[in-house]
Amino acid sequence: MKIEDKNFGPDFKWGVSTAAYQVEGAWYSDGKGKSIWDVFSNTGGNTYKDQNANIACDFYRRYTHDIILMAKLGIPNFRFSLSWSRIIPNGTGKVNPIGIEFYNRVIDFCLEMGIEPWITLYHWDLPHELEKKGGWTNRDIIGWFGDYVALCIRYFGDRVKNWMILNEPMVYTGAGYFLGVHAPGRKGLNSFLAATHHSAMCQSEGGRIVRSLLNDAHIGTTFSCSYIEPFGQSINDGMAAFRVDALLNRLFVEPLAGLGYPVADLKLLQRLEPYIKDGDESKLAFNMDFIGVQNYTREMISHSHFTPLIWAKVIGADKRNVETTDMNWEVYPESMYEMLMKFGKYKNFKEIIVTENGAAFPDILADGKIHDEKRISYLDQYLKQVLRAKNAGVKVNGYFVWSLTDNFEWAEGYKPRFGLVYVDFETQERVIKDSGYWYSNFLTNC
Ligand code: GCO
Repeated sequence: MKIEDKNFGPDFKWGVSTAAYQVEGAWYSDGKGKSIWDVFSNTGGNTYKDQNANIACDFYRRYTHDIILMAKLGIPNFRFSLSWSRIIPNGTGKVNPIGIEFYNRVIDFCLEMGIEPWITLYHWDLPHELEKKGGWTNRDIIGWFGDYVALCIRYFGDRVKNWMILNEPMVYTGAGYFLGVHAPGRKGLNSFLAATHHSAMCQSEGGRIVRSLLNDAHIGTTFSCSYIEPFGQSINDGMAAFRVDALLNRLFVEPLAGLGYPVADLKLLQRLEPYIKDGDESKLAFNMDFIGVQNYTREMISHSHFTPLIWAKVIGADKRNVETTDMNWEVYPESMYEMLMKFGKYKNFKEIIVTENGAAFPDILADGKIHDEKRISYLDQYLKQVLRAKNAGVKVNGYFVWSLTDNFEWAEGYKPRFGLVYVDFETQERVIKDSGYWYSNFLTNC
């Protein structure tokens, strides 16, 4: 079945997503302070081949070129994030006027090119000076973050109406404060629990601040999510999958929805108690205008005696003889339908936007072209599942491809290429892939 954008309705929002640290470069110029990712990726042993994003896609200098590319492809919405330490170098206090000026120019040029900006306030690049004070494990971050949010709305809220508070808190708390494989590289349950509760508090408080300063704002926040299934038929595998679903898919959306943390289904969350102060529970909830669902794959789970607290382990896609992307993520389009049906059940959010979906595959540049059929097939299959969920009644009203250009994929460096546009990181040359033209043709078929 061939689908077209008109199947999704005239008000559906089509776009692409990026993130400051992954594309901007200019990591320490024009007054910008270091972020935890600047420090983490410039510390040997933390990233693939010790790669860093000091230059990345050089978006800081080439933003007009990339926005022109978007306009050329007919992409009407652009999701990008603000670098907190480019705007407030130490995280609190003095503002960097050159940083403000850069984002003013990006916003103004988007609008000039007829492209709607969608801004993520926090996409993992915490100012390093705040991490030195404990970062997300320090409850003071609720105030630090609130001041940063208010400042961004004051500077940019006159032209930007679409705001996302956090990007995937489950990932930056889990990978950055429990496993230590993302910045700031901290490990252990206590740092994870503290970072989790303070992030959940910032998620809702950020929404309240935007709402108080910008009454016509369209406010959301984003969640990573994967369809979780038991690997075996046993009760133990079923219960393990249920616990992993509570951790990976419910931990942050349910307090926001006024349901509290899913403690009944994941006992380890009882250990959040010491971080929860009087009155916090009611503050965790906020009626966002939308929630951003960011789904790529399915995970299969079996019970494990060797992973205390969760008693579960992932059966990797490479062990299951299935089609995978360059991230070793299973290509499983039904995961998108399942996640939209799941998140569509939280009734206090007006709508869902798919704020990220895409695939990394090896791209071969040949005679100036990249014939990335696998990426086209991935996008087409997942879009069909978005339409399936929409037709089943889910209020899903947008889809943003991750990503416009190939970029710095965190600890995996530049190896995984997610872009609709290829980047030669030696020369910074851009080449539109077949998938970029495919998406452009899909969008003009209305
Ligand atoms: C995430 C982040 C993006 C990633 C993308 C591919 O979802 O992890 O928002 O920064 O680059 O998802 O992994």
